[in-house]
Amino acid sequence: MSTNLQIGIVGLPNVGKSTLFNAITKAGAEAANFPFCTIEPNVGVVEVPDHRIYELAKMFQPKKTTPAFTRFVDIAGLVAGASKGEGLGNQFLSHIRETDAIAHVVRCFDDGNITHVEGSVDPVRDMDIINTELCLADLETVDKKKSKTAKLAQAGIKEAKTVLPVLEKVYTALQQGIPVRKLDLSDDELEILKELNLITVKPVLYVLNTAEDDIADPTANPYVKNAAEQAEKEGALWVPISAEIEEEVSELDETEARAFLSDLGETEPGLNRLIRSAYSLLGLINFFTVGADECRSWTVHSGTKAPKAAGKIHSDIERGFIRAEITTYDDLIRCGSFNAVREKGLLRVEGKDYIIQDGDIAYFRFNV
Ligand SMILES: Nc1nc2c(ncn2[C@@H]2O[C@H](COP(=O)(O)OP(=O)(O)OP(=O)(O)O)[C@@H](O)[C@H]2O)c(=O)[nH]1
Ligand SMILES: [Mg+2]
Repeated sequence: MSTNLQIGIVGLPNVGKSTLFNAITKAGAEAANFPFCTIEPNVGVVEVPDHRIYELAKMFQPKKTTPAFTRFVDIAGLVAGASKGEGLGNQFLSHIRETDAIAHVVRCFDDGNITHVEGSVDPVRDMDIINTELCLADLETVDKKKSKTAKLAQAGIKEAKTVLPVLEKVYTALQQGIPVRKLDLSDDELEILKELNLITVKPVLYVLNTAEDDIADPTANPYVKNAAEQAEKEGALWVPISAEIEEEVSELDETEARAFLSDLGETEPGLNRLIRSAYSLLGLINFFTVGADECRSWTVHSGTKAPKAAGKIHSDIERGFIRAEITTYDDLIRCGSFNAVREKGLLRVEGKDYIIQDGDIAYFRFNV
C-alpha cells in the first residue's frame, strides 16, 4: 500500500459513481494542503475523517498539519459483455489496477428519469453482472500469463514450474466466476500473482446508492435489503449512501452540512462511513508524528512493526532504525504536553519488534 489508501470505483453505467465521485472531489477541494503531485481528472482526494490530528495541531501549533488522505479513482461504467468490448469495454479497468480496494456502486434507487442499462432496478443481478465482468477481465490477464509461463515451464525453467500451478488454480476459479479474493491463497501464492494486479483479488466494499428518502432506514427498502444480503453472503462489507445527498452536502460549509444531515437523521456524511468501512475492511490504522514543524497522520496496516511504519516517513528511517519513542494519543491529550507525558513515565521506548497501534504518537530514532 502506498502512503494513502486508494479505492477504485466500479459499477454499471448511471448508478451514481460520478455523482459520488464529484461529492468526494468537492469535499476534497478543501484539503488544499494535499501533499502530493498533480491529480489526474478521475482521481479525487479526500481527508480520512479523524479529528485527532486537529486536536494534536491545537497542542503543537505546527507550521503544517497533514491528515491522512484517501484517493478515489472513478472510471466509466461496465456493462454485460464489457470484456468483449460491449459499451465502452473494460479498458478503463487499467486505471484501478493499482488501488487497494474496490468500491462497487450499486443502484438501489428508483427514478424513471434515469435510464438503467438493464431496463429495471435489480441490485443483485447488477452485482452479478459487474462481478462476472471483473472475473472475465482477470481471466484474460491470467490466461496470457499462463500461456507464457507454460512455455517457460516446458523449456525447463524452474521458476515457471512453481508459478504455473498457481496460475492454473486461479484460472479455473475465474472461469467459474469465483473472484480471486475468495480463494484463501497463501502469502506465497499472492506474491506470485502480485505483478498481475488482478482486480478480483482486491477486497470489495459494496456502496448501495440509496434513495434520499430511504437513507434514514436503508434496509426497509427491499433493493437495499437484497443487496445487503448478497454482500453478506459473499462476506463483503456494504455501506448505504445517497450519492445525491453526498453531493448536496459537499456544497455546504461544515455548520450547514451538520444541520442538513441532522434533519435527515444522520450524524456525518456517508462518505465518512465509506472511508471508515474501507479502513476496517483493510485493517488500517493511523499513527501520528508531531512537532513544531508538522503534525501528521500516517496510515498503516494493523500489525505493522515500528521499522516498517517508520519507512512510510522515509526509507532511511526504516534502514537505520534504532528505536521508537511512543506515547498514545489519549495519554498525550490527557497530560496536555509532551513534558507532562514524560514526567508521568508514559513515554515508552520500543524496539524493532514493536507493533504500531492505532493512535500511537511516534518518534523514531535512526542512524544511517
Ligand atoms: N434519483 C437519484 N438519481 C441519482 C442518484 N445518484 C445519481 N443519480 C443520477 O443518475 C445519473 C447518473 O449518475 P452518474 O453519477 O453520472 O452515474 P455513473 O455511475 O457515473 O455513470 P457512468 O459514468 O455512465 O458509468 C445522474 O443524472 C445522477 O444525477 C440518486 O441517489 N438518486
Ligand atoms: Mg461516471
